[in-house]
Amino acid sequence: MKFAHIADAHLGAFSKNPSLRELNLQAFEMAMEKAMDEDVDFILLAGDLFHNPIPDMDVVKRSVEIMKKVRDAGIRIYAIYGSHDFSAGNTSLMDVLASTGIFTKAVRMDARDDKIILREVEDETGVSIVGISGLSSSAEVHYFEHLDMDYLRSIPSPKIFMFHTTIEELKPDYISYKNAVPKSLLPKGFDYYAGGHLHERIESSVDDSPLIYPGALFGATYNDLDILGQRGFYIVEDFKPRFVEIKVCDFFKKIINADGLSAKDVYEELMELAQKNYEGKVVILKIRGELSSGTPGDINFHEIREEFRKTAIDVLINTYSLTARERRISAPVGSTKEEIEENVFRSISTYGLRFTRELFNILRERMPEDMRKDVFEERLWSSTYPLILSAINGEYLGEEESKEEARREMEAEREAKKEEPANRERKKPSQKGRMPTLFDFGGDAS
Ligand SMILES: [Mn+2]
Repeated sequence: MKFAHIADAHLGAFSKNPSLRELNLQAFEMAMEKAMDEDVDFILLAGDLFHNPIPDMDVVKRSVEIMKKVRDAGIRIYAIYGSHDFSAGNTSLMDVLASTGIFTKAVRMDARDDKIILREVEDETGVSIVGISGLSSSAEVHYFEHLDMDYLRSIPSPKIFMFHTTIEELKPDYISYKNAVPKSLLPKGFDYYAGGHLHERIESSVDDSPLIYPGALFGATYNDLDILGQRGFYIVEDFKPRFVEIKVCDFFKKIINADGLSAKDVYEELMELAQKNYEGKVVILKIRGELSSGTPGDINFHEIREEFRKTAIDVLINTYSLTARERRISAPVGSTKEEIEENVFRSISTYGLRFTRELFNILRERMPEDMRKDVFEERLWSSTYPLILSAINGEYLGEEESKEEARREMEAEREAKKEEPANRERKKPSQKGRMPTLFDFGGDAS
């Protein structure tokens, strides 16, 4: 009996970087191919197969094609949901795929009295698979406290326990997962514990049985790409796990200390660094320190990225720890509300004007009266988080062209407004599409 254990493929991640998104898909493709070469009986997907509950259609197409090939080779696939591809209340793509039979959902949950019964799915090899999905915000942690252990004990061996949850004792130091389950809450007596959720590879055990987190196949965030080492999955033969590396590219990582350098110095150093050959590599730069003159906004990262991309697959520039000695705060000037706002934005936009404006647009939204606070917070968080991630990776910096464009757009809008009263006679201008202003926050205008 032989199976593959894959977790956290996060297909569809890096939607803003097509090349990284493609590498991630390739990693999954490669892992599934290797599993087929190894002639496994079945494959376990321990959650977060997709980065979103409803991924883009091209991602769906690619992943279905890969899984179809595996199924056609007679290899069964068993999956649980992860925190990313699960959707409370809504149907996720995972449900759709399970209903087509392309994989089998290995979660059969039942409630009896105050206990949760996890029923097994039996594979043709005679191995029983018991799964518990990861839920958003790790809500499944509470389920572990109520598992019917008698039932789990009664399932005959051989048996596998598949989960998508952090185990308290195994979490890396630098990660502060609030919701973790102590090892003691895992059911005893299983022959293999197939984990998902932690993106680092971890080998541990429960009594004498292996407990494995294969880690992410590629990575789902910029931070993953920065910190993860060897990536891959496990081939498990007669419950003996063996790591199989999946490598779709090389990485070039460098930390640049900007202490005492001017914005111009940093720009020049980066442009020089960009002249090397980075073929087949993803470049990850971290720029930290305090600029002696100029601000991060003065460094044309757009141009720098373009220069690196002449040879590199892609480049990620993290300027999160880059500060400036200089503080350019000038009294906001302007003759209209919009003009003053524009000037204030320019003076505070360390991470790019467009970022400040987009963030502001999200944060000005008030909570609808019929909405629950936690739902609203979740919505705010999920819309600001990707934006902030992109911003600290410098994606909005050096957008001189788009700054110019934005200015022209605003001017055009202002022109249009001037003409509006003439066209629409006495009708009040619509409040809907207007530019938000600082004063919408209840700021003192006068
Ligand atoms: Mn994950």
